[in-house]
Amino acid sequence: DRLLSLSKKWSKKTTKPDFKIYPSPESMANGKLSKYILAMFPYPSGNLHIGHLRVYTISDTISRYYRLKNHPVIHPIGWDAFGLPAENAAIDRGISPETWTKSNIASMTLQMKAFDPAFDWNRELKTCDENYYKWTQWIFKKLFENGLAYRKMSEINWDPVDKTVLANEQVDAEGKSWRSGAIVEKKMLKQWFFKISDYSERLLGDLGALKGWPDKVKQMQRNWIGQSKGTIIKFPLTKPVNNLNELVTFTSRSETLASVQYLTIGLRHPLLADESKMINLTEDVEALKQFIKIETSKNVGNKNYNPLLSKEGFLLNKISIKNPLLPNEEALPVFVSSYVISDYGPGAVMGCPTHDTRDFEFWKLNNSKVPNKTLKPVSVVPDVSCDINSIELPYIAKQGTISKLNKIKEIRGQNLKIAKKTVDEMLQKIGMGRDTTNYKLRDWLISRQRKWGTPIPVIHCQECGPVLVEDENLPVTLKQQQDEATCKCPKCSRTDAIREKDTMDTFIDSSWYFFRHLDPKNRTQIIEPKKSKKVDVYIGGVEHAILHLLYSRFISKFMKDIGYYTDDALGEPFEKLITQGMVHGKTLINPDNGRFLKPEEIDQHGKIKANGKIPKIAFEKMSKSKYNGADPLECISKHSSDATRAHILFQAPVTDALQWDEQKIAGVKKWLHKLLTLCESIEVKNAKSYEEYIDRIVFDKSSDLDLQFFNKLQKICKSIDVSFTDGKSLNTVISDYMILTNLIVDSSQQDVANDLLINATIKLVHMTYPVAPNVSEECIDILSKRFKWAEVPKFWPKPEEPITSSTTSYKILINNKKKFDVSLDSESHKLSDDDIVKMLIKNNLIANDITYKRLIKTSKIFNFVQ
Ligand code: ANZ
Ligand code: ZN
Repeated sequence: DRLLSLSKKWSKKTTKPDFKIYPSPESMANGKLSKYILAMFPYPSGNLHIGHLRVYTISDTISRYYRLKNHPVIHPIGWDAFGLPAENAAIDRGISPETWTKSNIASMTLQMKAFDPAFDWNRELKTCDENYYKWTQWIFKKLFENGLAYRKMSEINWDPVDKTVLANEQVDAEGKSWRSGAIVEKKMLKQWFFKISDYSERLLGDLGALKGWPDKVKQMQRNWIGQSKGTIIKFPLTKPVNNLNELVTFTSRSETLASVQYLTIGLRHPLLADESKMINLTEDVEALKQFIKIETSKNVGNKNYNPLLSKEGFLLNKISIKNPLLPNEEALPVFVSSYVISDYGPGAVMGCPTHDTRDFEFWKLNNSKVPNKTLKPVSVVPDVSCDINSIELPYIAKQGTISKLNKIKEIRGQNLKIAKKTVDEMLQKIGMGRDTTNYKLRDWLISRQRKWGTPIPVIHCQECGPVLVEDENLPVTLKQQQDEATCKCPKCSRTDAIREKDTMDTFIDSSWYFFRHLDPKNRTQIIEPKKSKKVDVYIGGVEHAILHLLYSRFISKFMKDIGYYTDDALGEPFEKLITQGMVHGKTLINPDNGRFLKPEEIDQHGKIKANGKIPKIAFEKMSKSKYNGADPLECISKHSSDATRAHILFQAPVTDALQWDEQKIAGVKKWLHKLLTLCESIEVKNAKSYEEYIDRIVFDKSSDLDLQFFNKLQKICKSIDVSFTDGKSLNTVISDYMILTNLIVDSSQQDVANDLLINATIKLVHMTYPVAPNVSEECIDILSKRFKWAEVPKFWPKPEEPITSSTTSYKILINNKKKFDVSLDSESHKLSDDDIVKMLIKNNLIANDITYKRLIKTSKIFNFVQ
């Protein structure tokens, strides 16, 4: 096939275009002109799959488009090279994770090159290289020095299969590990955290400024950060306990304060820290300890158990509290229950059975445990009493008016919103409450009990505690971490200090790599601050909407705070985000029994060999068990890289799922051949210079045919340009190419001016370059030879305004004196001076030997100054 030989012929040149592909760091530093186009870097599994092909074709196409527009473009590639699969493969095969990873990188590099991407290989990085992870360790140090990395005992998610700790984000909604699929267990361990919660407000607030991000992704981040505005309310203890005078709670419904019947604290509330404290809470410490133990263990290995739905309560019968606004009312009981999240707000909740379903059910089950309970019904909103036996369901609506019977007189008759304000003010006045904002976003648990990851650069000393490794001793290498059990304390020089054994979550490696691409070889700094630059277009899967994209925003803001990122006032890393859809494989199903069919079970007529029936076809996520996987390399070697690239873009809008059907590639191949034929057959009438066809094209605007052709051409150019800038409808780019090719071919059968056809053809072959660079190069070559052009510089055609045939009356003046009026095309004043003169001479309106110094043009007047 000709397309295959073309790829061979040109790929050397097209993967290293001879124009501004490698901007010098100086020329692009913070330069507004330069464009940084980045696709999320791959994990080196060893196999380039079709999803990779899709995402890197998108980034390559967009980056070539900007190159044609003369922007210095940065389009790097790297490898997210640490992580579990390497360790598992290494165990399976008895080789080191490093050997496995590096050989995968080598083979994937070759596979990658098959689709002819113009990556800036100079900027390549691997997160497992010492010269990379040295800086990952440096970031850890900086975070620690800024109080943003700390260690604490914590209940962690434990993956029993991979034997590692998982971050909350790595546990799915069913409580399973994102990687092994195992049911996640809970354990208490001392772990390292990054204090991402300090950035909650900025991470949430700045989402509004991300105009180039999909709303869906922003909403997912909003929900994950989970802002909750409410009130901290202090409830005085009837007598001090463990040096505390009050219990602190968080509520988003302070207007329900009069309905409080009890308080509940979480299992890990400071009051329960140890036995000496528990003694002051309950007569039966053993029972309390037993309760906590049972409730904690329910959590372990049971995916169907949700502690937040628990209704089990343990009454702390030695303590009681008072309602801060109703000090003369009866004292209220305090419970312990696992439905209260210990590390959300102060980890204690006021119980309002009349207004909250959970509280209602809890109170129904537990109120009988309270001895001598003489609580009288209290009304809050529309006369709901809290006598548990007299109400059917709580009043949970957030609108309404406070009952005239509410015990807090000041809010009677007020609407709920106003009542909330009133209560908050009353509490504030007596120092028992204040407004606050809580976030669901937890701190980022970053330590992993794994070997193939960035070592945490810490030494534990018996005297000094955790001490950072000095800069000059970075990186702490993997080998050092594994071989040295004890080492010298950097602070006090004791020699029996212990090296930290944990490595970092690989999401840290990927939370800053886009900075390192800009200065990958820097030996003395993570990046030279003036080389830092915002990514203009970032492309990747929507599955990273929370994890990777939130972590990257956090680290990027931190980099801004410490002065290493200077290109965005908010420290946001990604200007525009494109989330590409999945690629689904063609699945063949036997209609008789629903069995998945292998390709070899189908004959050449598309029927099932065994029974002659037509298989059912579905498009589903590719998997080995469905025999619906597609090998991108096979497609490229059969059909050429250009055709494969065009096909993958043509089949669906970038953000939609793509139904991969190799047979349909015939359509784009036909078009590519047609384009080549067009270049070979276009009529060469008295060949002019290349510039004359492009920069100085003149044509007869009185010919309707020419005018129509010109206008159609501009419309298509504009449409292609917009699709590229937008980056999402690259599929319509391909159909626009096809439409334009057909338009030129068809118009050459009609009487359209040859110059116009050539103008359009030159533009078309250049616009094709981002998608099909090899065919484009061949077309330019064919045209150059036929027209005897020495060299055709690459360019991106600027769409011109369509010419409307409506006319305007222009005054023609010579030396400010009016000579006559003439009716001309309304756009005439936009022509060059030469063209205006030519046109006026041609129509016998001025002498053909007119001399003048200057032509003054307005939208109504041509004034020749002699
Ligand atoms: C009294 C009340 C009455 C509540 C009512 C709700 C409805 P968000 O929006 O998620 O922040 N809460 C507070 N801290 C909690 C914790 N550590 N663990 C579990 N639940 C907690 O929800 C805030 C509400 O969740 C708070 O408002 C509190 O219950 C509960 F009719 O206080 B509310
Ligand atoms: Zn020490």
